Amino acid sequence: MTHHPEETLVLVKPDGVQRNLVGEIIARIERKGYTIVDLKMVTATRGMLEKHYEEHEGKPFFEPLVEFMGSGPVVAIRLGGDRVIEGFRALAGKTDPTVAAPGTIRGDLGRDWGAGVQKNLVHGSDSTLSAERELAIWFG
Ligand code: RTP
Ligand code: MG
Repeated sequence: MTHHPEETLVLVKPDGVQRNLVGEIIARIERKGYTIVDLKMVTATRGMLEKHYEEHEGKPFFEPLVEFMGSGPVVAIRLGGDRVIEGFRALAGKTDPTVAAPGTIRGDLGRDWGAGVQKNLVHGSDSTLSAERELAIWFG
């Protein structure tokens, strides 16, 4: 297996799957040149999501977020490449899709659907520590 200097966890969230944007999102990742090391479709359990979002526990958006993320299948991707953590977050754009820059996944494909910034199509780990922790949750 090829060695990747860095890996991140990408999720295509339930809104991305429901809107048939999986191919579009993966195409952007591939065109950027990152390597899909592993990929699967999975409907997350509550336990997985509570762990995944543990840093947000207690915040007002935590419960609705966990509910939304478990509302349908997501596509989980182990993505590899030099500086891929930072690079994928740049591809994704700002958390709020209304103001995410055009050219980004969230900026081009996302908008506000009335539930604030919850439905923003993708997740990407935000640090090497988060990536390691999150990859263990989703890929064991
Ligand atoms: P992500 O973790 O999904 O890559 O997004 P992020 O780092 O840009 O955002 P983060 O602050 O980690 O928040 C995680 C996810 O929670 C939802 N969220 N809702 N005020 C709100 O209603 C609110 N804030 C955050 C979003 O789905 C966000 O991606
Ligand atoms: Mg985050």
